[in-house]
Amino acid sequence: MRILLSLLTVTIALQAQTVQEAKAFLDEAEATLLKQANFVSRAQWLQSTYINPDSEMQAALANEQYIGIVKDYARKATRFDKVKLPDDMARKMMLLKIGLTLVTPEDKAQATELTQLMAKMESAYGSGKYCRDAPQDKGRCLDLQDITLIMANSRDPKELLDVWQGWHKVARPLKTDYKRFVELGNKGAREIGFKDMGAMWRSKYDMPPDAFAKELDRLWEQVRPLYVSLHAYVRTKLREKYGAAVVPEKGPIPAHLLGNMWAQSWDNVYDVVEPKGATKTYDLTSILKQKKIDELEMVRYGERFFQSLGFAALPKTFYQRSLFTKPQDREVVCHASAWDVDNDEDLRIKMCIQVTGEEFSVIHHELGHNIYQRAYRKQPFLFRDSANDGFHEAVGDTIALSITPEYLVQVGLLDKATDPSGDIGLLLKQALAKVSFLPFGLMIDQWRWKVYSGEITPENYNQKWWELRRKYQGVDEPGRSEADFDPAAKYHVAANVPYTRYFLAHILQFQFHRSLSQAAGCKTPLHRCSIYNSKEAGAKLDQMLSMGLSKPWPVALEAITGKPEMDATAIKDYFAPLQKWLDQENKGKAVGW
Ligand code: X8Z
Ligand code: ZN
Repeated sequence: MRILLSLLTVTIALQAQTVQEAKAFLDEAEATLLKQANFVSRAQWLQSTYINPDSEMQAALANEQYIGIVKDYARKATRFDKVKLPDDMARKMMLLKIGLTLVTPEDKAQATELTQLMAKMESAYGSGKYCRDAPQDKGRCLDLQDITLIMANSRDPKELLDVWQGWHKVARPLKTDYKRFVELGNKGAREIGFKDMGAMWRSKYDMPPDAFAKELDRLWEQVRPLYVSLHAYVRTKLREKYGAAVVPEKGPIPAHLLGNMWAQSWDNVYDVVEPKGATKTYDLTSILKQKKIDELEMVRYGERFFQSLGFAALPKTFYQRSLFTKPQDREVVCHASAWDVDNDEDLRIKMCIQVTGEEFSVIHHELGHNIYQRAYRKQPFLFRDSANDGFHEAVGDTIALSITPEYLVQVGLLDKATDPSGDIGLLLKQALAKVSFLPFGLMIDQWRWKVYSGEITPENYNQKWWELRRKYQGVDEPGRSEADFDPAAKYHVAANVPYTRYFLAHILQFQFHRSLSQAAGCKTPLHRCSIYNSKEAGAKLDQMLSMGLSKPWPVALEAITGKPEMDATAIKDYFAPLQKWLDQENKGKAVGW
């Protein structure tokens, strides 16, 4: 008995010492990583806002060093695998091991090659242009901003096809780089124990990777009927507009006709699909132009919304250091992003804002990131992130769902709220922005996961891309071949940003909106409810945001919605009146593809 007791004492003593060691290890890791992460952020900010070979090289190098340090800590963390640690410490150890989206191989030359490839692909995308060959166009090149406006506003199928194909040429030369990037990225992921890079990405969701993939399928099945109904209705309207020779009756919709380069949101073609005899909805783009609201003022509207919920004003440096408009004198990565450069107060957005209703929403999206970042800045470094990446993407969008006619009246952008008899129009427009996105949000990583696992090989990169686009989105390729590399014509593929987060965000934001609307005491239908000015909703949101990544995401979800599950009934409820209306409209018409 005595021997046993003293053995126990020794074990406990050993354990206690080890827990202490673990704490010292984590403290040191967090301090070092914070410093290094801030260094990488600064290098990456420079790379994104001054694209040139020097900034590219610096960013690549900083990134390489950072990844090396994380890997080193992740390896050392395995020393504590057998120690029974308090929950928060165990969670930090786990996060150290799964935190990276890109892991470099041990081979130093390959590590450098990989991070340089990454920087190069992002820069190539950022400075990409389409220069028309025709003599009258000589010297005039279109950047993605120009092309985005043409995609949104042109109703000439020839012109749409031309700029669509023109932009996709930017991606062609990236195929070789991408292939090499996959080889090296997979090598790095395997060296730290993952099957491949895709398995590593799927391991970040507080559940087994396969269960997460199943969860996505479950959510998609919940919303697919709504998407298919919307697709059928839009196809009919596009066919009426462009004719039977351009739009098929039953097949997928040609991808260049939906008002967006990637057919990922269709709200720009609202005028084409507007219900006959519908009460007019407002057009935010015209309002902003008419009221001469500029880029900076658009940002101020976003900031004021968050302030109305009880969040503090953005720091002065936000306005001094952000990039709001496209500079004329240099290349920048225009794809919108939000930054917390010092993991503390140095919040910024980088965006080439265009004065449109669509960009008004994107501003809210970006500010949502910043507000989240500031809310969790008091957490230990390893918890300074969202509950899962879908949460980060959902916050600003949730706020943007509160841009209702009543809200616009309140802030003086609209004279009179539109009549509820026109709500089908309102809902349709919202569905064109949100429901249309769902399959796109899903398919990008379905493609990448298969690429990373080797199921899709470089010989059929493009063919498989389009098979998935047809399968999920029901959109078709406008004349492609394996010489093309269309995936990299999308920012997140060229820049290696995981994309499933946006699918999750499109489910989550409706759950958040439903709960926050309740907290705000809203009595109207969800699409008419704005949480503007509701301190109750703000407090509820902040409660979740300030948890950061400190708890598994179901806990954070429960804090805001009362339930720990992701649930597509919120988006379905929101659009229920539209679903009914679409069913009527689609009667006797082909549905599906
Ligand atoms: O990339 C973004 C944000 C930056 S995190 C502007 N989004 C996705 C995209 O543009 O493809 C927002 C919605 C989807
Ligand atoms: Zn985002």
